[in-house]
Amino acid sequence: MRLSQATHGALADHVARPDYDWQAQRAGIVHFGIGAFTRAHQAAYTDAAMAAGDRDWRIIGVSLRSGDVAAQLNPQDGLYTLTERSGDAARTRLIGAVARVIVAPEDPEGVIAALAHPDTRIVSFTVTEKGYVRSPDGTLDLANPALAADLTGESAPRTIYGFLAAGLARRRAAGLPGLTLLSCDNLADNGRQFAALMTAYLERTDPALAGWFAQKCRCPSTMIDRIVPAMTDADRSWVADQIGMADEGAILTEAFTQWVIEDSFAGPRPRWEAAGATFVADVRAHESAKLRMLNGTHSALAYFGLERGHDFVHQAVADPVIRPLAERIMRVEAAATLDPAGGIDAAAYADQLLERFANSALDHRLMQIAMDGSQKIPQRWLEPLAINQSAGRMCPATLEALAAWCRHVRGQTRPVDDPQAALLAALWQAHGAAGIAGALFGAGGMFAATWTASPAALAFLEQHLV
Ligand code: CS2
Repeated sequence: MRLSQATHGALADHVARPDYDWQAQRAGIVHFGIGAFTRAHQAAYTDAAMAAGDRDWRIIGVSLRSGDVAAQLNPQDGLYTLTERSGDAARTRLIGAVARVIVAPEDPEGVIAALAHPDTRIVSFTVTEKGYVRSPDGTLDLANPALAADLTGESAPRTIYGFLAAGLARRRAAGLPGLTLLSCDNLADNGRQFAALMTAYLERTDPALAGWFAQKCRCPSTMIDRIVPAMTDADRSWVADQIGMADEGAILTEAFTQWVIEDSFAGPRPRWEAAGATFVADVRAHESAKLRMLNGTHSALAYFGLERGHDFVHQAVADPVIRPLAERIMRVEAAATLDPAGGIDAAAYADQLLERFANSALDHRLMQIAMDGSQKIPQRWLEPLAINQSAGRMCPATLEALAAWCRHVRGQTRPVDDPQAALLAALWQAHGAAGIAGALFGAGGMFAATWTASPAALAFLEQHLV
């Protein structure tokens, strides 16, 4: 038996069910990138908000590329179970917040129609760092084939910008209200970055719509946090045993969850605070602490851990060679860059992160974190390196991690899953171990817009690469 509207009554008794009539709710949110993270995070908050009495906030998921999530959730009428696992404890609940999933390449018009529907008030994104199609200097990557195709407007959209431009144009023509566009990806200042990129796109394609967008839409920044490993077949059969039926959309996650959102919405929003979200005037302090201490250390654990033969985060963080480097990145090098006025207790935050990383009830793959490093290291490592460098502080642990990333993208030991993999391989080819650090981080290097290494930092990197 497989989970669906018809069968959910037969779920094992311990599975908690949301206390509202989900099928009677209209959809108020369109979400791009309905992967495991959103199903463990935003959909869970939205489900809790509706259980607390909010109405009509179901989520229409959009997959920009693959049909996998649609194949998991649509036959289940959008239903899936979410299980929190820490130590021996497991808690499972049914989530009713997802209405359906549209596969954009199969039904681009369906996506545009959902964006332009009067019930839609929020469009959110977890499209990963690369989904924003940025060059290393942070502007739109006009050489990206999907973006270039969208800019010509000759075929169905392929990027978030192409879809939004079409959806917003339709809303404007119909006299509908603007939207709140909520970036939930791990970028610094994600709302502002998205707004700048969207504006740049519209200025090229439809300047009048750029004006409407600026006036009617809002792009709050958010800090999102929950560790959600990619699901495996073994995980799905474990869940099936627990809940008494098959659930192709099941997700496993940790008990911890956090969401800090800038309180700047174009219209109504769900009462996500019902599930503990916090609304603040400025998320930057939370965002920098999370990106630099959590994600920065995660990336370091990934590249160090893979080199030392580990598969999972809980193994890497327990390795006595890696642990001191990870702690130094968090407690010293990243912590030093946080604005003291932001009110983050870095020592307590680091303790909590180390405990979360040690959770061996979740097998969080290092390869999952190692992916797309070119898109991740600027906000995780290079911004803090730049801040520390201008204050005269050397960062040996972050630099060692950066050297490990450089070795990783050479691609000699395992495949490199990164949109810049070809360029990075070509730079290695051209510059070799002695010159690669300069080509990446020296003056005029690939990442120079974010951080240009001092002579001492370059020497350190070269020493660790040759
Ligand atoms: C991880 C994040 O894959 C990665 O790069 O660092 O997905 C991390 O697990 C989340 O941001 C935690 O909130």
